[in-house]
Amino acid sequence: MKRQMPSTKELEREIKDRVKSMFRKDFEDATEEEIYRACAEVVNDVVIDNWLTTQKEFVKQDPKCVYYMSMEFLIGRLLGNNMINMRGYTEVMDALANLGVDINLIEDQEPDPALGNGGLGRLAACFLDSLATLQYPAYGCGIRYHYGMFKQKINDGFQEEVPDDWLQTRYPFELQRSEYEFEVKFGGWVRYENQPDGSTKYIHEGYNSVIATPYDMPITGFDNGMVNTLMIWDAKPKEVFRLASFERGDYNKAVEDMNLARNLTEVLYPNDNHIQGKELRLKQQYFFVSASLQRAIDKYLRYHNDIMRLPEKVVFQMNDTHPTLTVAELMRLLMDEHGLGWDDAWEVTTHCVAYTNHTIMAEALEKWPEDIFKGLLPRIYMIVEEINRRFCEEIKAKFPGDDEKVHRMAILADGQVKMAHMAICAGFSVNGVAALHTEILKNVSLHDFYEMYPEKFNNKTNGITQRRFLMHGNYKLSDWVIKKIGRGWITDLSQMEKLTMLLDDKKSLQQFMDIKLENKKRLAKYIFDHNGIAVDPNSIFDVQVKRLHEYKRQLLNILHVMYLYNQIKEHPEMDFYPTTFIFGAKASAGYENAKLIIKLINNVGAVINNDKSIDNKLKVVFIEDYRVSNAEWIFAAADVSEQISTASKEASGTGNMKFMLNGAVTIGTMDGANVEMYQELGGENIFIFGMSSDEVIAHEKNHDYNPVDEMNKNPHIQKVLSQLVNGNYSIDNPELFRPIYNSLLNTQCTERADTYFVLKDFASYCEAHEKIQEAYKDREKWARMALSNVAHVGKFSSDRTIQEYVDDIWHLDKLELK
Ligand code: C3B
Repeated sequence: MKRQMPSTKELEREIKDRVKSMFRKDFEDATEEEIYRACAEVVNDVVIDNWLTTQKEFVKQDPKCVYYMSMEFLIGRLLGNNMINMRGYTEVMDALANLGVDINLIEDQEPDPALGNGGLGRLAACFLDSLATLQYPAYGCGIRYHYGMFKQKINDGFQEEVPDDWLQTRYPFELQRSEYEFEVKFGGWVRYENQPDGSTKYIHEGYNSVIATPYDMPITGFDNGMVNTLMIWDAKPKEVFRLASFERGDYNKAVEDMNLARNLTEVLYPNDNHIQGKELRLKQQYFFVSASLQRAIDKYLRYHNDIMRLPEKVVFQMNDTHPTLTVAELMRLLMDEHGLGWDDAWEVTTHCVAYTNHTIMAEALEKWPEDIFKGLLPRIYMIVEEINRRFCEEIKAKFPGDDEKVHRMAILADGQVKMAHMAICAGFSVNGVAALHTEILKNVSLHDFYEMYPEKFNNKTNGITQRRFLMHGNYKLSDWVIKKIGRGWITDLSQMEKLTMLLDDKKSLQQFMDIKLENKKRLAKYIFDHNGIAVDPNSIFDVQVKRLHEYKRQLLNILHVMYLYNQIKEHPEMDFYPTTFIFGAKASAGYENAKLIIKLINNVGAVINNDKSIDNKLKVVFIEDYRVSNAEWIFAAADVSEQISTASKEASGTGNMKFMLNGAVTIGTMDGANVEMYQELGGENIFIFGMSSDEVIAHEKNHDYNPVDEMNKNPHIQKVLSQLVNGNYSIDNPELFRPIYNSLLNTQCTERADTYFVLKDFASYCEAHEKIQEAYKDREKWARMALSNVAHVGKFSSDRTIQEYVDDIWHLDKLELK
């Protein structure tokens, strides 16, 4: 039976009782942190009951389930999310209000679990939310990093990284499950023994090992009593090793095992769309893959005896290539631990694993040096060699005489292990994350593989959960939508379409814009409290928040701001609607160009925000430590959403969808899911600019782009670029931004100057912004455009995405819950 949240009155009593029993304090004396902990336990009580019920039904109904294998789960705070999904948010809010406490302050006490970098990790979290809401049995499998994504501090305009110690105090939404521990082995060597039956036994010796301990987190569905599990793995040494009393065994090995365990899950690599080929990262990958597979097989064999039928009950979805070791580890477990021969093991493996590609960026393609790989995973390496041998035979058979092709497609080549090649070779499905991205995979980046296995390729356009990004982040708009069209959209976002009936209703449009203004005031206060900058909620809030990467082109945005500033200074009489440009972005710790762009944004802001002569027409704000929790408020407050990646580079984007859901109008390139947004919206409700992906790909192929030409023909660009290096934005050190200048113009610096076509798209970007200015001045027209965005967002729910994964790839059974 589904357990409901208590009533407001009961909650008041329960929260007070919890504060007393947990902290021996009366409510009046409790800190906000203590109240948060008490609330978490009150909510947990309900969650746990439903979790138990769900897991019992799992056993009874024995459905097929998906294991979503991911190095990252950017789940964000869970208290608010769980309250929303258990249908108890308002009740807790009221209970706390009756006790004289603001729920926002209480939610703010929770650390924001940041076990991910950006889009890929947040997508995994949205998928888990949708799986539970749609009642599909699922496990998330990942790593319990002790330190998540670093916290960003801005000091004198520069980014500084501060460790994110989210486990400093006990996290209330995780549960250690020591009964599901497994050993994971690294290094050593493999000895073979020929068996009397003619087979060979492989014995792994001389290894170091750790014990993987899972921590389970409940993943609640919306209003259905379903609770799935996110298992994140931590490592501990096999024997707890006490130096003082250590007497027997191999002292050195014990020390090594101890250090291995200590380092393994210490920290998330803070890279987005870029791979750092560090051995520790490969260790992390094998660690969580091996532990998750062992747990999955263990669970399967508890209720089934024919391992050949594993694919009927289990599917492993590999979130990018990071968990590709799933392929070889599953082969190893099936052969070495469960006695299958190669062909049977391959049959099972290739029906259990599927692969999602999230990027075409070359620097994000995972390739491991063979010697590192072999040294760390000797048995796995043997298996990869055999997979590769058979795969190359298959390519030769299909394309006789094309040795070039064999070389291009091989898993082992040039001294490297190519993870994507293994994922495609073994996976029964290969999907991209937006229509355009999938076409580029098929026709360009993975063309060889597409020719070989066209049937494997399919598209699953990304989506986002409306529960977190509207109901929780923007409750005012959410309540308004409920008043207008009911509650159906909460689990069926296509119902937003009903809002189109309000597009000509002046009163509704006004209410809609009033809510936007309220949300802008909320963000303006946040900005004032955190940045000390006063921004006018009546100005246009033009927002670009996402990871900092050159292909995402925050540089184009800030160069345009510099241009606008020049225009306003030169033509003070110019008709210009005051605009606040808001940025938020973390740069990878070692990504120098990206970090310098952050500094540039801050310096441009410092000059513009302090120039009284422009009459507050322009403001530039860089929001420190952009993360899931402040993102929710930022989306709610945006008028304009900047989605301006170089066409072909952004696989999908998901921030674009969150802005759309919150009634912001997009300025964007025809890239990633922007293309599909354009199709849903029609050209009049989105501002498209810049080159198409075909044009970009053609320039890249023909090497015929010269940014100097772009500069020479546009005096505005010339002026802005000269201001990068004349001290305008860095009086003390005019050379500070020289590397940015060089990256745009100097072929000596990078392989090709202006790799991401910033100058090429500059003029058309400026034009698009002029159109936004015009459109915004007509308040009613703008309201209609913004509301149209909400009305046409239906496609971009992760519920739709998950249903497509289920129908086309996973074929899961829904769990029945009474
Ligand atoms: C991202 C892509 O850059 C986004 O376009 C995409 O929307 C998301 O994945 C989700 O599919 N991505 C990422 O965050 N990290 C990577 N290593 C690769 C892709």
